[in-house]
Amino acid sequence: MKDYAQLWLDYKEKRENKDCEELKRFTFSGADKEDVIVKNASAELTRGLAAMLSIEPVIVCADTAVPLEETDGEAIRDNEEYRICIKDGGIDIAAKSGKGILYGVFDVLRTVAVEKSVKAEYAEEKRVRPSEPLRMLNHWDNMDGSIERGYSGESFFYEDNEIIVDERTKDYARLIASTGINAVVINNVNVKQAASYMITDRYFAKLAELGEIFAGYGIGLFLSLNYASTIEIGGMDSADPLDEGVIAWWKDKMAEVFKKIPTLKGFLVKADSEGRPGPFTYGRTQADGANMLADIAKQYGAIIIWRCFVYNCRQDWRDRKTDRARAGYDNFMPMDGDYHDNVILQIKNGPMDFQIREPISPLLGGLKKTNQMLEVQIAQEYTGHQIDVCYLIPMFKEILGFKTYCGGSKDSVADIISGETFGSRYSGIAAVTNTGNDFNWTGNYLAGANLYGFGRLAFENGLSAEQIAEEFVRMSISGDKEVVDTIMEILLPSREIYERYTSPLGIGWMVTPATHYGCSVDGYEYDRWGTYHRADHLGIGVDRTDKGTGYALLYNEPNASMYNSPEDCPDELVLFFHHLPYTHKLHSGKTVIQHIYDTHFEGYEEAKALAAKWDTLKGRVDEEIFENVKERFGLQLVNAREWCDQVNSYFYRKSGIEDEKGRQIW
Ligand code: GCW
Repeated sequence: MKDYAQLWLDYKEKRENKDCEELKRFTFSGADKEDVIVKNASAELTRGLAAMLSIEPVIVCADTAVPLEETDGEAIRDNEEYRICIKDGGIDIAAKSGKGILYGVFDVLRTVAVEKSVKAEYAEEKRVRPSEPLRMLNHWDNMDGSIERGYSGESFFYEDNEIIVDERTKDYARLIASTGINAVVINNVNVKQAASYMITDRYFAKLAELGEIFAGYGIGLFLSLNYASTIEIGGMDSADPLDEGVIAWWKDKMAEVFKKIPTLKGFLVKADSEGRPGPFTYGRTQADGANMLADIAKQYGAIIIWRCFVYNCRQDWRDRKTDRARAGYDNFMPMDGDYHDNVILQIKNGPMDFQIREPISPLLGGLKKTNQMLEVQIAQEYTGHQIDVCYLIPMFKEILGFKTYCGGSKDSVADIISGETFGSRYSGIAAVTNTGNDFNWTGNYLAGANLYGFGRLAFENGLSAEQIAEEFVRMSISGDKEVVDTIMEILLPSREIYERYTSPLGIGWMVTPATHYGCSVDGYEYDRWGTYHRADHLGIGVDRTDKGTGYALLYNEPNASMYNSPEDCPDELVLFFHHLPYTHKLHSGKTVIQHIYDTHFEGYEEAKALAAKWDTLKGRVDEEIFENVKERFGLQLVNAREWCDQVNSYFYRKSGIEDEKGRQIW
């Protein structure tokens, strides 16, 4: 027995497909049987079918072809596309590379695990092409074993500044590859202390080993880079991207790194952000910094992913002109077209920082000549720390579906990050991951739905939040219809419930500073991070219209006009864009203050109802899973009660307006 869960790969015995003759014979068309990925795919298929159905399949490789060289996103997607059909009494999985075969194998295993009929599923050829070329997880793991914003134990990559490579590493690769993830950044974007030395001899051997394991599952290894490596490990006094000495140092360094870690695919960089060094120190632009590294990395076929989370984190609260929401746009938009073609800008979904509700970053749909990658967060930093249940896939569906009006018919965020809107060389989606070394990987067992769901959605944007939740539950918890329905009833509304008992109408924050769990209405109000609600006795909200910071106008029309007008702005974002009196009437017909009272009381009651639903599963799901989630619900209810009471009391005392329904407000 392993001391960690197998989640959706636990391959419990299944009834459906027991007599399916086709599952006894597989052809992998296009596969090279010497390819490690193909070997891993065969091993996985054999293991899964043996455990679920006691079937030992015969696997034949046919029509061996050479995979395409992955010099752009299209080639990556061509290699990863797969087709499955029933042929000559067996199952044929066809692809241009081992990766496609591997994804096809996981498709078959999923069909068996959720107990769909294999015959029906593949009666007609099923063809799946990944929606995004790069589907990536970003670990914020530190080398001392801690995880920044980690809520599920310590890192399984590091302990005491050493890299761990063991059986769990391989199981991790299997787990995420099975969802469709093809890239991983294994260290925190805040690269400090030992992590700065990842690109030195101290860690090469272990990184090479790790990279091999990932490569065997089609996962590219990436490292976060310390922008000031020339200073911190090179002993130089500059990190100026235009300095000859700095450039020469990086040339030597990259030659060494790519030689020692042959599977390495590139780097992620957080520069000039929250105290991290960057090109601004030398009066250079973000493009100067990114291009310098990219030009050197190019000869190794590598990519530089450069984060757009650049803002002034030392804002004076009296300064009403500076707007953190504008910062990403203001810093990156002027150089659209200047970033070289192996640079990808990684853009957080919202302009602030992973709040429960934010508008879409205006860089998405603003930038037209730049490779782009969307960054979301499944680590529940602001969404309940994997204590509170918060299934995030419905939010991600909204983000992907957002129409940017950047021109043409393919103008949604999903279109942009698939590379199709602008014919970008590279593009994709990344999630700050929620994993750690807890037995269940994600703290709250139900948070596994976000890990599973992120990968599945990145591979197939067309899947619904319902389909994904159902797959997760059937594969990882139980196939019993009532259990499945009950857990889906918990997962699906959980994001909106969390939103209701926390911060209202898109205003965000109001969280306890530093930890970001629990309510503190004024916690960030007089702080330096640029995250205000601007509440006084008359009203609340930030004026980001043409009369305020002008942020609303950064969108393409008609979004700009919609957000700029308090009448047209959607309720759920109205306080993000407008400062409004408490008596302002929303589209819902309620006043702002009544909305605050109602949603908080309702959100708490709804959270209680979710916990009660979970209680009905006692004895019907694995005891360890039951107790884990039950314990978390206990804490969630305390949290929801506190949010409800604090927010309602705060705004009652600020506004002096009574609750229409006369409920208890302290
Ligand atoms: O707001 C912040 C988080 C930091 C994180 C940062 C980022 C890794 O609170 O913990 O640093 O976002 O995204 O870089």
